[in-house]
Amino acid sequence: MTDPVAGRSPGRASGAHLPGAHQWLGIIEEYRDRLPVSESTPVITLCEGGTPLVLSQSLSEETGCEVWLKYEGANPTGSFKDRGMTLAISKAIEEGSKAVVCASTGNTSASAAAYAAKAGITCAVLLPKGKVALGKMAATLVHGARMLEVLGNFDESLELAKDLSEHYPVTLVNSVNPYRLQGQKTAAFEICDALGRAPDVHCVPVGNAGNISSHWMGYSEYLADGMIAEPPQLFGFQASGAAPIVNGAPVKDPQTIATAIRIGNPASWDKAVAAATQSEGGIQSVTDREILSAYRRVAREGLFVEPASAASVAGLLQLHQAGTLRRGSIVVCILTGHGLKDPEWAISGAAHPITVPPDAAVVAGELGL
Ligand code: AN7
Repeated sequence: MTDPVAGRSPGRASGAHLPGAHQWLGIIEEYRDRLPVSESTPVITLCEGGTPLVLSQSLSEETGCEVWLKYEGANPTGSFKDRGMTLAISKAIEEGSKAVVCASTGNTSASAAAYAAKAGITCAVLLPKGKVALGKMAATLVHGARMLEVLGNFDESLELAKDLSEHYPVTLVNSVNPYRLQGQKTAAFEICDALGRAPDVHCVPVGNAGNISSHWMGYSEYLADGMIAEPPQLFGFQASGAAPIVNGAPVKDPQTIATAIRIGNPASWDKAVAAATQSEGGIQSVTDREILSAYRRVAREGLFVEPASAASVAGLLQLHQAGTLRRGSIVVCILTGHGLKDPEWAISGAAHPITVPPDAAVVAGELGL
């Protein structure tokens, strides 16, 4: 359950290192002094975090800003959820928990299943039946989680998970678990550490609204400690068919092709509004069409994301078109999850491959070489 080799940091294979070598140790070790852990907290890590911050030439040119993409799909289970899950599972183990439960649109369940497997405890996941991408179900199952499909949507599944954790010996690891947001705030730290300052504008997709809340927590802490001079404006983007915060009321039957953010009653609603308000940003909505267009656009720059992740870039373009962005601003868009778990939209939008014989002349002809 805990690291089998006493005194050894997770991820460090031996005491010997080549000069200058460094293995990223995961967010708990990298930001230990900013997280609610002690020497006796067992660190359950898959070396999450330390994700790429990639400059986008094309988005920078179009917007007249310096646009950076934070590729959270590079986390061990392919989404930002791992940042929160390493801490939630480590604390659950510290508190003696033998089982965890979550409701999920797919990424939380994949992450919970992986970290529970690493810790050697039971994981149960409640998924809205028929609404979770195949790759997310595959990832959840391969780690040995108990998967139950709920005849209901995500919001109903979350109520069920809360109910279970209140009445049975099982720890809830959805983002209402405060350790989830504590872990996820490290994305803001990494961005500031990489840029040497905070960005001016920070764009992030919004579903259950945990991530935007945690990012604001991270920036606020760096600001309070004098690590940054100014916080960014935070802009959160919901899908227009699942935009309860924008509408000002829960959505009973949310609809969007971005299944990860198909959420009608976000758990961290108030925190998200506070983040947007205090940072002088906002919560807005983007259409499925805008999401898919942004999805294809970042893919053409080499970053394969899932549709929900592209809401941040769709939102950035919307801010640009509305004239909200100051020229020369430094902008970060969070790309929340990897595209491989939900490849349907990549394949349906692409040309069919051509079948060829193993003949170089024929292949060259097809390729126009
Ligand atoms: C790729 O996995 O809610 O606003 O159960 O998977 O913090 O909820 C996923 C959410 C954005 C929204 N992008 O983040 C779940 C789940 C991706 C996501 C979000 C999710 P929050």
